[in-house]
Amino acid sequence: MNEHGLSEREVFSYLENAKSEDTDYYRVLSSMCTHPHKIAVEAHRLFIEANLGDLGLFAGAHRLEQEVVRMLGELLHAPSIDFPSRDSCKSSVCGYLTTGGTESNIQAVRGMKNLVTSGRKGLKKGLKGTPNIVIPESAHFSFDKVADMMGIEVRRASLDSEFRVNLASVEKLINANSIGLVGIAGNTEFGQIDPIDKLSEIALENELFLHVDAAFGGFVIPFLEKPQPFDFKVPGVTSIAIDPHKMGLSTIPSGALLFRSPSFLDSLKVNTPYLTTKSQFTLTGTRSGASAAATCAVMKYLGNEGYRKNVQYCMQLTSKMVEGARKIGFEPLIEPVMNVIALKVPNSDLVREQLLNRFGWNVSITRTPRTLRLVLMPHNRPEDIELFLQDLKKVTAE
Ligand code: 0PR
Repeated sequence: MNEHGLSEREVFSYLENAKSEDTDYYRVLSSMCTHPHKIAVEAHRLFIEANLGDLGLFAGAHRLEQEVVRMLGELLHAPSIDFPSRDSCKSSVCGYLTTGGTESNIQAVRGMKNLVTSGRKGLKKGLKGTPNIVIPESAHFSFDKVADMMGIEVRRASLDSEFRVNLASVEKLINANSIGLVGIAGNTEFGQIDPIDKLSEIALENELFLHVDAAFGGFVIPFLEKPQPFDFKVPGVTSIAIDPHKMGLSTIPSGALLFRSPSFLDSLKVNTPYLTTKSQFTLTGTRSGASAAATCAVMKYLGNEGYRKNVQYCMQLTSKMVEGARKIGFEPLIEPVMNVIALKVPNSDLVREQLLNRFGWNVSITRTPRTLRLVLMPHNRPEDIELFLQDLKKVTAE
């Protein structure tokens, strides 16, 4: 840091210079985030100083957080529970706003572990060894962080030919030390949805928790023409991660973690003796009230109708991309379930590099098998798809 500060003009010229190195979303087909809605940006600014780490000081921002949790509970068919005495559970569902899918997944598993080891839930008392969770091979890498941080063994079930979790493989991996299962509703690489209803049956039979990672799919699946069961309507689902900062069009960082029962939140509590509230169940301490306001604002502004239009738009782009790709000889690995396409293109790594270096297209690659991964987001336009396909044709023809 300099001894003397710079002028405002100097600072902003420095920042603008840095900003010019960022990729704007034009020609980005690899991201699950997008431009936040302008309503979200305005709301974010209005609550820029609000700290949800100290709820007593920021009662208004806290009310907005609870309203988001209530609206998300409604969206995800949370059962109605009435706990008037509980701060965190005033409405029909329990939960809080996280920084995103990673934090939600970590906290969901921490809740499982705490409930099991304290024996409070009456489930799986007396584990003999390291607790484990069974997750699909397609699960996001945030679960590797879970394993690392909490000393939990993560067991990976194989996928079926449609890239959904293989149920026989899940059943085989469950043992006496298993505490929970994870299903993905919109996996990162293929956009595929695991059979959550079947996982629920396995979870209930084996007295296991079931966390659904709908970080991406949570704001997509409810608005599809034929939504698949993935939320609290499925009886064994105990928690859900859903990210407003992905298809929810809110600002970063906006994630959410919802629980079917308040015992989960209780299990995450630590005492906060000198704050305005006596305990905290969140992972982070200081946390943004601005993103709670942003999420609340955009959800109220768009309503179900606005999100349905958003998903319809992205699905139209997806169909257009698949149709165009087929015309130039490339098939998708699976028929897209949501706005993610895994396209079978020979030498995909090289193609990806060429698309970026020659034409400025950002795409990504799935791990196994290696395919070109395209995420069609609200920032993409129909005319970009045509341009992309022309460039893909050029790159693959050589
Ligand atoms: N669960 C699922 C199913 C996800 O797809 C992701 C992130 C997470 C959890 C973790 O969410 P946070 O990153 O919010 O903690 N999926 C994207 C991915 O890893 C995140 C992303 C978004 C990456 C935009 C790049 C990007 O430009 O691909």
